[in-house]
Amino acid sequence: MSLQVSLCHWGAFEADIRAGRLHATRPWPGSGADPEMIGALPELVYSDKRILRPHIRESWLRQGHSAGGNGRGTDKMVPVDWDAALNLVAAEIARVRDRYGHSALFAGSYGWSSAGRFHHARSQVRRFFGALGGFTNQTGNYSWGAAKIILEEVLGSADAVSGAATSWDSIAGNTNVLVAFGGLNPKNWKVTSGGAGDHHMPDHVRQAAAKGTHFVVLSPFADDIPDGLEATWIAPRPGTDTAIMLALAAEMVTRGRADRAFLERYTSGSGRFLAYLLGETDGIPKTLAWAAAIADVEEEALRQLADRIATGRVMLTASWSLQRARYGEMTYWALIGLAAVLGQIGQPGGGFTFGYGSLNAVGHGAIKGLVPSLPGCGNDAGTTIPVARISDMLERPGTVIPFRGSEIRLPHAQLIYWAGGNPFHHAQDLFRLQRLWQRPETIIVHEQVWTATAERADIVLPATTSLERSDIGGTSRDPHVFYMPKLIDPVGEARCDFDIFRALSERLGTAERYTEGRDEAAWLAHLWEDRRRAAQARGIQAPSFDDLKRQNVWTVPKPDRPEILLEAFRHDPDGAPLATPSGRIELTSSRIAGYDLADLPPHPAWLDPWEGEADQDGFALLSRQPRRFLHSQLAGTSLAGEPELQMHGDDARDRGLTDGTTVRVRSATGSALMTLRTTSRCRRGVLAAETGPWFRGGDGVDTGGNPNAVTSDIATSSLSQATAAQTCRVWVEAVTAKP
Ligand SMILES: Nc1nc2c(c(=O)[nH]1)N[C@H]1C(S)=C(S)[C@@H](COP(=O)(O)OP(=O)(O)OC[C@H]3O[C@@H](n4cnc5c(=O)[nH]c(N)nc54)[C@H](O)[C@@H]3O)O[C@H]1N2
Ligand SMILES: Nc1nc2c(c(=O)[nH]1)N[C@H]1C(S)=C(S)[C@@H](COP(=O)(O)OP(=O)(O)OC[C@H]3O[C@@H](n4cnc5c(=O)[nH]c(N)nc54)[C@H](O)[C@@H]3O)O[C@H]1N2
Ligand SMILES: [Mo]
Repeated sequence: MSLQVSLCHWGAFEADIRAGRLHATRPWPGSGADPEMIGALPELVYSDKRILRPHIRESWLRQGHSAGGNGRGTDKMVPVDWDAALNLVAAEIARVRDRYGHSALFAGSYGWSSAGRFHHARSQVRRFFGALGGFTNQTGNYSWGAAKIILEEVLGSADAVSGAATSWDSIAGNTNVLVAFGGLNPKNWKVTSGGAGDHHMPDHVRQAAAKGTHFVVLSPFADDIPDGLEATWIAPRPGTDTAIMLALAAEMVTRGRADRAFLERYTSGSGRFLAYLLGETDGIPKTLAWAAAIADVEEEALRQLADRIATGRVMLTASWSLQRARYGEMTYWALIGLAAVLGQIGQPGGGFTFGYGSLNAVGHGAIKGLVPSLPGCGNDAGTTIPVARISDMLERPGTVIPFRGSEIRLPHAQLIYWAGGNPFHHAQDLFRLQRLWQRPETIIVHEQVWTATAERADIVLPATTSLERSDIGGTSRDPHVFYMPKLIDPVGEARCDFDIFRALSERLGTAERYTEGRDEAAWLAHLWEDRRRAAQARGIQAPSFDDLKRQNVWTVPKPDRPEILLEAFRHDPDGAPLATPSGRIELTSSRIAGYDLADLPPHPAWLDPWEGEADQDGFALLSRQPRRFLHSQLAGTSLAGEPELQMHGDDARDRGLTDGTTVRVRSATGSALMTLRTTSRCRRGVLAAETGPWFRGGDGVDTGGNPNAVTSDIATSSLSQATAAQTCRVWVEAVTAKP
């Protein structure tokens, strides 16, 4: 028996290896990682869903790309040997490139892949196609796609959602009230992209509360309040937070509480924003009564919230979910607008930070930039689409769509290549994707397990898990870097993505560019040396690669002082201006005005995401991140119970539905079967389902219970073209016989 430490997206763990087999896994002592998710690793690794050999769809094996895509997902998959598979894949890539050009190779391959930064599958696949000369890439992400773009416009960088945060050290003892739009659901603190050594968010919250911070949670669901926290709960209608933010800002202005000096010195375009708040531009003063009617909450609750934020130090936060909705850009811009009116941006414990409730280690306060990442190889002859426009691309190649004030021509993808993502989990309107997925000539997937995407490929290559190869892992948000030793031999004939691409690049004549002459060990040493030098340049002594290997974990020293978002800008707006046209926080954006978008005005404003959707007795469905897995990873293990649908007990009673029965959730795009769970801890008219269950598809009814069977893939707006999964209207009915 040997005990070794390694890392996954859901935390650091100790692995108990017996006779070369992974026997058990438990959280790295003191890490606070979730024992249930960590403990499921052996089951994932040895799952009967593992792909053990390369497979080719029977008709594709017979006829090649001329087989057509109709049988994807239903044809038999035939096991073949590696050489045969690699020869076919290399020849097919060359054929599509030569016949249609580089943009016909769609390899954006969105997805979280595994922890471990060298073997990060999505980085590997894009590097491989970059080395080949180019491909169609995907830009942005599903997590904070709208935020990225609006923040780049109004703050000059997406830092405030991608990494920078006012740290909890700065909140505790300074912040009088923390207002959390979208709440602080502890389930989201179980994971960090890249994996973390510390999962201490509940402690941070408790410590802040103990030092006097009062929490106000705005969410339709009370489980977005951590257990034991005495928070004020306000339950708005989904998609209406923007109206509340604007009304609070307007209330501060009318009470004379707006920080005019801050607005003057640090923002641009506040005049037009304030005029809008007061109704001078559209005749509608954004009063508390106005917002209360839109959000369907008590005006008095909003008045009390206004009282609370009118004095003292106020931290505002919004979960990432809030911008994963129609006009999601506006929600984030409105929060910045409210914070600007309060004037505490850049001060200890004040201003705003995005995502305290969305991911582990946000505000944990670690030195950034010390975790390696695999560099790309450019994308010379390629092109890029916004990540969530994949179905549009497949349906309307050649069409021009607006994006960020300019235009993108959607390419004609003939070969889809995916490694490290599961689009039949993450994309919206999966029945639409399933129809359009038949169109490309060839689809190739590297996977560990038979996901819905792997099942719908022509060629499937089995990939190792991070326990079957060596790597270096970590995340900038957390103060640890891990050497991740190979713990067990590959299961079946699985190979790491790097070895697969190396073999393909040898066949395609691009090996030198792709590998740079390095194998796994040489890459790890090279990537680490690069970070060690970067650390040294900042006066931090990092271990040598050999020492890192020996010691397994390097604990990075803590920063000298708590991080405060936009502190340098606050201190000296002329010396450290923002990278916006004005150098200031843009409360009216001349650039966005110049884009002249029909669906997005140039200042934070209320736009109704539900407009045009008559209620017709339907529900708003929130598809939330799963409590017990990471996206669709672990969905093939025993952690996956029946997919559940949360509904208020009174709504269920009114419809004659009872707890525990199977229901059909139906929308304009499709339907899914789920088990009904009634609760009293949510507002009426709203439902929650978890993302992650493996989509089974079928005839318009997903028996797998994936909420993306019913979501719509409309965009947030023509500015970002991001996912708007949370704007989803559904109906629910009892199912008598389960198909
Ligand atoms: N309705 C709705 N939809 C959503 C969301 C929502 O809130 N609502 N959230 C969205 C968000 S924020 C996200 S980030 C996405 C997540 O979507 P994804 O990132 O696509 O989801 P994962 O299940 O993490 O998919 C990763 C896949 O990579 C595989 N994999 C892991 N390691 C390796 C490896 O080393 N090699 C290879 N070849 N494969 C590997 C895993 O088995 C898994 O199938 O979903 C989005 N979809
Ligand atoms: N356990 C676990 N944790 C995860 C993940 C996972 O798969 N599993 N995925 C990670 C990833 S990739 C991401 S991007 C983050 C996403 O982080 P988030 O986007 O923050 O996560 P969600 O669960 O979608 O939403 C958080 C809460 O927002 C509330 N909410 C939704 N819509 C509204 C609204 O309109 N108004 C208000 N006031 N509240 C609303 C919901 O009740 C929900 O519980 O989570 C990360 N954390
Ligand atoms: Mo995400």
